[in-house]
Amino acid sequence: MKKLMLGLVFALAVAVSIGVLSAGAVTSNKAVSVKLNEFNVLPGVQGAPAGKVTFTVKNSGKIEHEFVVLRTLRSAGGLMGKSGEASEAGNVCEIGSVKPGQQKKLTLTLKKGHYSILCNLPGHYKGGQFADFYVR
Ligand SMILES: [Cu+2]
Repeated sequence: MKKLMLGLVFALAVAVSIGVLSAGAVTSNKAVSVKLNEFNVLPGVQGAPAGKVTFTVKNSGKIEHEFVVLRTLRSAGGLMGKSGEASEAGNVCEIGSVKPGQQKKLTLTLKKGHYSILCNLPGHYKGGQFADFYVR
Protein backbone atom coordinates (compact mmCIF):
# COMPACT_ATOMS: atom_id res chain seq x y z
CA MET A 1 0.00 0.00 0.00
CA LYS A 2 2.80 2.37 0.93
CA LYS A 3 4.51 1.56 -2.35
CA LEU A 4 1.33 2.35 -4.29
CA MET A 5 1.00 5.73 -2.55
CA LEU A 6 4.59 6.60 -3.44
CA GLY A 7 3.87 5.70 -7.05
CA LEU A 8 0.85 7.99 -7.06
CA VAL A 9 2.80 10.87 -5.55
CA PHE A 10 5.52 10.43 -8.18
CA ALA A 11 2.97 10.39 -11.02
CA LEU A 12 1.40 13.58 -9.67
CA ALA A 13 4.79 15.30 -9.41
CA VAL A 14 5.54 14.44 -13.06
CA ALA A 15 2.13 15.71 -14.18
CA VAL A 16 2.63 18.98 -12.32
CA SER A 17 6.11 19.59 -13.76
CA ILE A 18 4.89 18.90 -17.32
CA GLY A 19 2.07 21.41 -16.73
CA VAL A 20 4.53 24.06 -15.58
CA LEU A 21 6.80 23.51 -18.58
CA SER A 22 4.06 23.87 -21.17
CA ALA A 23 2.63 26.93 -19.41
CA GLY A 24 5.98 28.68 -19.74
CA ALA A 25 6.18 28.33 -23.52
CA VAL A 26 4.19 30.68 -25.73
CA THR A 27 2.67 28.85 -28.66
CA SER A 28 2.88 30.87 -31.85
CA ASN A 29 1.31 30.68 -35.30
CA LYS A 30 0.41 33.18 -38.02
CA ALA A 31 -2.94 31.42 -38.43
CA VAL A 32 -4.86 31.90 -35.22
CA SER A 33 -8.21 30.32 -34.55
CA VAL A 34 -10.20 32.13 -31.88
CA LYS A 35 -13.33 30.87 -30.20
CA LEU A 36 -15.81 33.32 -28.66
CA ASN A 37 -18.48 32.33 -26.16
CA GLU A 38 -20.12 33.58 -22.97
CA PHE A 39 -17.82 34.92 -21.71
CA ASN A 40 -14.45 33.90 -23.05
CA VAL A 41 -12.01 34.72 -25.82
CA LEU A 42 -10.08 31.53 -26.47
CA PRO A 43 -7.20 31.84 -28.95
CA GLY A 44 -5.83 28.49 -30.19
CA VAL A 45 -2.30 29.82 -29.74
CA GLN A 46 -1.01 32.51 -27.39
CA GLY A 47 0.98 34.45 -29.97
CA ALA A 48 2.11 34.95 -33.55
CA PRO A 49 5.27 35.92 -35.42
CA ALA A 50 5.39 39.60 -36.48
CA GLY A 51 3.89 40.25 -39.90
CA LYS A 52 0.68 39.06 -41.46
CA VAL A 53 -1.55 37.27 -38.97
CA THR A 54 -4.94 35.83 -39.82
CA PHE A 55 -7.49 35.43 -37.06
CA THR A 56 -10.31 33.02 -37.80
CA VAL A 57 -12.93 33.97 -35.26
CA LYS A 58 -15.79 31.63 -34.48
CA ASN A 59 -18.68 32.43 -32.20
CA SER A 60 -19.58 29.18 -30.50
CA GLY A 61 -21.81 30.96 -27.99
CA LYS A 62 -25.52 31.68 -27.97
CA ILE A 63 -25.42 35.49 -28.29
CA GLU A 64 -23.68 37.99 -30.56
CA HIS A 65 -20.04 38.91 -29.85
CA GLU A 66 -17.35 41.10 -31.39
CA PHE A 67 -13.59 40.75 -31.73
CA VAL A 68 -11.39 43.71 -30.88
CA VAL A 69 -7.59 43.75 -31.25
CA LEU A 70 -5.68 46.29 -29.14
CA ARG A 71 -1.94 46.85 -29.13
CA THR A 72 -1.25 47.85 -25.55
CA LEU A 73 1.23 47.33 -22.75
CA ARG A 74 -1.66 46.84 -20.35
CA SER A 75 -2.71 43.27 -19.63
CA ALA A 76 -5.98 42.12 -21.13
CA GLY A 77 -7.54 41.97 -17.67
CA GLY A 78 -6.39 45.50 -16.72
CA LEU A 79 -8.31 47.65 -19.21
CA MET A 80 -11.49 48.38 -17.28
CA GLY A 81 -12.68 51.93 -17.90
CA LYS A 82 -15.13 54.07 -15.94
CA SER A 83 -18.04 52.95 -18.12
CA GLY A 84 -17.50 49.32 -17.11
CA GLU A 85 -16.19 48.54 -20.58
CA ALA A 86 -12.58 48.15 -21.67
CA SER A 87 -10.60 51.18 -22.77
CA GLU A 88 -9.93 50.70 -26.47
CA ALA A 89 -6.72 52.74 -26.57
CA GLY A 90 -4.38 51.14 -29.08
CA ASN A 91 -7.23 49.73 -31.21
CA VAL A 92 -5.67 48.04 -34.25
CA CYS A 93 -8.83 46.67 -35.82
CA GLU A 94 -12.00 44.84 -34.96
CA ILE A 95 -14.80 42.67 -36.24
CA GLY A 96 -17.87 44.54 -35.02
CA SER A 97 -20.27 41.62 -35.00
CA VAL A 98 -19.97 37.85 -34.98
CA LYS A 99 -23.36 36.20 -34.68
CA PRO A 100 -23.85 32.83 -32.92
CA GLY A 101 -22.46 30.04 -35.12
CA GLN A 102 -20.82 32.52 -37.46
CA GLN A 103 -17.13 32.48 -38.41
CA LYS A 104 -15.22 35.52 -39.72
CA LYS A 105 -11.63 36.15 -40.77
CA LEU A 106 -9.46 39.14 -40.01
CA THR A 107 -5.98 39.49 -41.50
CA LEU A 108 -3.74 42.11 -39.92
CA THR A 109 -0.10 43.12 -40.22
CA LEU A 110 1.08 43.12 -36.63
CA LYS A 111 4.22 44.59 -35.11
CA LYS A 112 6.02 42.95 -32.21
CA GLY A 113 4.41 43.63 -28.88
CA HIS A 114 1.70 42.76 -26.43
CA TYR A 115 -1.90 42.70 -27.59
CA SER A 116 -5.19 42.37 -25.79
CA ILE A 117 -8.01 40.70 -27.69
CA LEU A 118 -11.51 41.07 -26.37
CA CYS A 119 -15.22 41.54 -26.87
CA ASN A 120 -16.41 44.95 -25.71
CA LEU A 121 -20.16 44.60 -26.11
CA PRO A 122 -21.84 45.93 -22.93
CA GLY A 123 -20.98 43.69 -19.97
CA HIS A 124 -18.95 41.19 -21.98
CA TYR A 125 -15.48 42.45 -21.07
CA LYS A 126 -16.56 42.61 -17.43
CA GLY A 127 -17.79 39.03 -17.81
CA GLY A 128 -14.26 37.90 -18.64
CA GLN A 129 -14.25 38.01 -22.42
CA PHE A 130 -10.61 38.92 -23.00
CA ALA A 131 -7.20 37.33 -23.57
CA ASP A 132 -3.57 38.37 -23.85
CA PHE A 133 -1.77 37.83 -27.14
CA TYR A 134 1.92 38.17 -27.97
CA VAL A 135 3.57 39.05 -31.28
CA ARG A 136 7.33 38.37 -31.40
CU1 LIG B 1 -19.12 39.28 -26.31
